[in-house]
Amino acid sequence: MLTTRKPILFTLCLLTGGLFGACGGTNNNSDGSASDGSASDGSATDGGGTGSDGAKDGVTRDGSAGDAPAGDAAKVTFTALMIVDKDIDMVTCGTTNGPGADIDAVELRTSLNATIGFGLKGSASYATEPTVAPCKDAMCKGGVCKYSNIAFKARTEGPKNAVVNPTTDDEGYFSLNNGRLQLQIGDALGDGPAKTLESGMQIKVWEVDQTYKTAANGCICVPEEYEVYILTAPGTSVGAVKLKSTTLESVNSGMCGGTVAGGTLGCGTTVFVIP
Ligand SMILES: [Ca+2]
Ligand SMILES: [Ca+2]
Ligand SMILES: [Ca+2]
Repeated sequence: MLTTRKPILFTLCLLTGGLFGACGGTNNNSDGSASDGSASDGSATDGGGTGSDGAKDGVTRDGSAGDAPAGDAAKVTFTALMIVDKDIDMVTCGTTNGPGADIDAVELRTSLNATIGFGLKGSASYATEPTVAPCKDAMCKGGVCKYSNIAFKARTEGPKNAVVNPTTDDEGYFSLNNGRLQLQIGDALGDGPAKTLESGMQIKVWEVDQTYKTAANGCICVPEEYEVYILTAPGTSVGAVKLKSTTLESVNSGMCGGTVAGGTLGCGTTVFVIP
């Protein structure tokens, strides 16, 4: 989907890419490390959630007795989530080495904004988008899409920690490159056991955006778009529910076009609510 921000972003990228070498929160020269960003570790679903715009049926029985009458309410629990990259504008491949949404961390909050968890360590899995090709290394700036190296998927686990450096490699985030990331949520340090995602809780996705920009790091730090689904279990898309946003960072507003709170797209660091 094209948005009104694309021409603005593209122009911005053209204007600034030569100076800072990035249009997705990165700013470094290639270190030559191999990464084509297209590999799947095979542990993630690639069929989840697309096309859904709200709660699906997906109701599962609690298994008791097996004689519940038809239509009886059943408890559905959600224990995982999925972030689907929606920044699928291939024209930007050559302006960045971190194509797509750059995920730093995923925070679970109470309805009163208290932090109760972050991405569970060891739970991250990644798969490429089934219908849209990712940027290939040769297409990325410097010949390598270095921040979408699948080896970096675990950077999305645990507390927020990404840093954009002025001359050395950036730290602490993983660029989705048109793919989809699954996570469970642990405690405030990202340790287990996995938490259940309850109605009313909030999910805050930390994406490398204008809030990561400093006077010293020379970061372009473009906020990028994505969707968030909650899943009944890791690796399954049955019963997946697409979340709606509640809060976008105001500092990103000039770069997010028509993406606003209340819709299903995140743009940069965004808070979503579990219905
Ligand atoms: Ca990016
Ligand atoms: Ca991180
Ligand atoms: Ca970004």
